[in-house]
Amino acid sequence: MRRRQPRSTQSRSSAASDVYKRQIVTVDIDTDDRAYALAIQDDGKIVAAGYSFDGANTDFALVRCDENGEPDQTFDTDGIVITQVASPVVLMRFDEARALAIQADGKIIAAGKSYNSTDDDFALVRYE
Ligand SMILES: [Ca+2]
Ligand SMILES: [Ca+2]
Repeated sequence: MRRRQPRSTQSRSSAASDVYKRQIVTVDIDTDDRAYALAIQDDGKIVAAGYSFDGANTDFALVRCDENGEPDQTFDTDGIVITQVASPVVLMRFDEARALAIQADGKIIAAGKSYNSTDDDFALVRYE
């Protein structure tokens, strides 16, 4: 069981003084959460990839929202998937997803880096 649980998800409209309409979504996964990549699935769902820091380590973090920006409950029950890429023997894990692609069959692939105790390595994760 992971410690990380989303604490809040907010969705709100733009300030009334602005002309351009927009929708803002924030997802609080853990201490430090950052999105670096975005992709839109064929069904219109929005996938963002980055990392989540739990105070000690960073792991790949994926968030999937529906077209309205609401967390997709069909995606790992809460719209959030955290993946530890580094081996458990690595004491300080620094895994970060920086790019995202959707395969023709709909599977999601995230690419980034993983720290191996000495230096960083390419890291790719495919979500089945
Ligand atoms: Ca946070
Ligand atoms: Ca989850």
